Amino acid sequence: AELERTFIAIKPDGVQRGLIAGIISRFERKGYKLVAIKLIVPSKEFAQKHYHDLKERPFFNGLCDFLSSGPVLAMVWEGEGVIKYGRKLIGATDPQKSEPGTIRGDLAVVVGRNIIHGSDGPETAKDEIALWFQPSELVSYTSNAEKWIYG
Ligand code: YYY
Ligand code: MG
Repeated sequence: AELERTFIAIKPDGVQRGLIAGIISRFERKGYKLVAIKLIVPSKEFAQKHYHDLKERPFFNGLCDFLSSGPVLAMVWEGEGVIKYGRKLIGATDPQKSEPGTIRGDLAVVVGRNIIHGSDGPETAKDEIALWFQPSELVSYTSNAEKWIYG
């Protein structure tokens, strides 16, 4: 399988609501491989770095306060098409518009508390993985299931 990786984070609302296992399960059951995971409380400065593309938006300050308000579960998932398909699993940014069956569609109600983040393309995936993880925290390994997932 090709080595595509994406950054996925369960935001403080998802952690506090007890949704960690259910969310991880969706990526795991799909056939993607977990290569890094840690629980951290990001500082506001760190949140501002993570969301730097949105710094001109009116919700930027509140968004960064929120992301830094409690534990965040930071992860890297690997697999074919995982960046784009991970976004499909997550659903539209506004949970009012996310399809049922998606993570946000099933588990969230408003855009300011949409429980999960996923990289939106190859460049942001690379940047976000580098921001949140040291290279040594990324675990490369062969999963026994790979031959059954990829043929
Ligand atoms: O990538 P994604 O999380 O789906 O949306 P972005 O447009 O990158 O915005 C990041 C984050 O900002 C979003 O998950 C919630 C918040 N947000 C908001 O509070 N209000 C908006 N109108 C748009 C986004
Ligand atoms: Mg985004």
